[in-house]
Amino acid sequence: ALPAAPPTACLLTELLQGEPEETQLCARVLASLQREQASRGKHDRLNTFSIMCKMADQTLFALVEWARSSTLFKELKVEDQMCLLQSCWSELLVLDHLYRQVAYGRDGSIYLVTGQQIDVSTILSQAGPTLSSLVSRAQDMVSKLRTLQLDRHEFVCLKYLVLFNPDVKSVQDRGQVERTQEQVNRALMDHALHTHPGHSDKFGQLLLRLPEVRSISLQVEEYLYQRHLLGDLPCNSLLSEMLHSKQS
Ligand code: DR9
Repeated sequence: ALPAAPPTACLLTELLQGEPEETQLCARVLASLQREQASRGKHDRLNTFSIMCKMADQTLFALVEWARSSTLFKELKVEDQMCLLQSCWSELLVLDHLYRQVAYGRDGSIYLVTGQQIDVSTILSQAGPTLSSLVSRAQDMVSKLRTLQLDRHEFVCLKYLVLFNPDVKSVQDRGQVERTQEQVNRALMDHALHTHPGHSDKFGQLLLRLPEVRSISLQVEEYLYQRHLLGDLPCNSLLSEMLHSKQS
């Protein structure tokens, strides 16, 4: 039997309640893609890249909504909320993608938010070097997270740790961001120790993945920026707005 739940279990339950339901997100993204396609003529169909961008855009909307409806996040000034989101949006997208693979994906394929699956080999044969490298790095990370048996609680904590980053420049209330970071960090540690008493370093192993998430997210931004310079990025999107707002 597991030992009694740690005191931070309550915080964790609260954080988990704010998680959007995957089926609802999927339905929402599909509906928005269908509206978009319906508004276009036969000869004006979106290409793969644009569809993927719309998908990422809708996912980003959901992530921003998630953050803004969180009690802990709402305690911050709106200016600080903006700084944090502008700094971590691509990391949130990457984490979201990674967890989707761990939870629903199969080895050797990529599971999209729409429920579609694409073989990694297909992507690698069609993609250029930047995207290929991105997909490979992401898949390596998915393998590691599967081995670690990343669960939903831990995924939510990682999202909070990425969001509440006290090192972001121009954050005014650094103390508040730090306190939340510490609280969530504690909850993640307790959860990992509690559910994996025999795996004493699961907590450390999870934290050690965050620099790689950061690095992949910077490569995602570079990739999108390259496509923006080629004129490929849909311009009236949250994705492009975030890409340009970034105060690095
Ligand atoms: C879940 C979050 C929503 C994000 C949706 C997108 C998730 C993207 C994750 C992985 C990429 C899936 C790619 C599907 C590709 C379908 C077939 C394919 O390979 O198309 C090639 C096409 C163009 O490739 P290229 O840009 O390299 O140009 C090649 C050149 O023309 C010839 O040399 O690729 C695409 O269309 C991919 C579009 C990707 C949009 C990415 C938005 C990124 C946002 C978040 C990503 C999250 C993490 C990704 C980690 C892999």
